[in-house]
Amino acid sequence: MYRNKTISLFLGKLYIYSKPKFIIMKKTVFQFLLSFLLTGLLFSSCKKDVDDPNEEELITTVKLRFTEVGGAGTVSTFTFKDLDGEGGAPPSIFQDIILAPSKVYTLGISLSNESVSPAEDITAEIAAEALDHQFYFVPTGVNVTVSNLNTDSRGLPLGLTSTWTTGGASTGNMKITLKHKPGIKAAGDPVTKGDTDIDLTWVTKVQ
Ligand SMILES: [Ca+2]
Repeated sequence: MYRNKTISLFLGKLYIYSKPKFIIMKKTVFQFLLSFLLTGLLFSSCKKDVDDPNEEELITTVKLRFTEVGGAGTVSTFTFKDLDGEGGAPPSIFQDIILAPSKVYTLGISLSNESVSPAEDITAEIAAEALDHQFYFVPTGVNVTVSNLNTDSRGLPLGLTSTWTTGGASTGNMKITLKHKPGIKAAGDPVTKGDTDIDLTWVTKVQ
């Protein structure tokens, strides 16, 4: 009995001694898990920043700036604006493209996200990721030919700038599509390849 008492006393002492150890261990595990969690958060937020350029951006605003080649340098600008993106509220601005007959124009496209303040310039991002992007221009019923798309560093079409040649008076549409093709852009890609960043059908008049 005496012996057992000693053992139980001893075990009691051991328990008392080991209890703070256990608490310390629990605290260490907690700190470890906390640091692990924080590191995870830190990494995931870094990862998000790194991945951002390849995420589909919200493009709320598209501006088409036409300068007549050999003209007086007059710029005609036509704007599309839809602040909440696809769906929801209809575009607040969607101007018809109006060009003169038998002219040659240089088109420069600028894109931005005006749903944030300050507005985000998407044009610069597209230019920086030219290897992953491509514009397509498809006219229907209007006498306009689009050519001379500017190219990326591999010589493949990008289309932030292009040449528009008008014929006789006519009214129709110009479908302008921006495709995002990270790592898969190749020569002769159809418009169906990749993700669609914007797809806008502009009423277009030559008059
Ligand atoms: Ca909308």
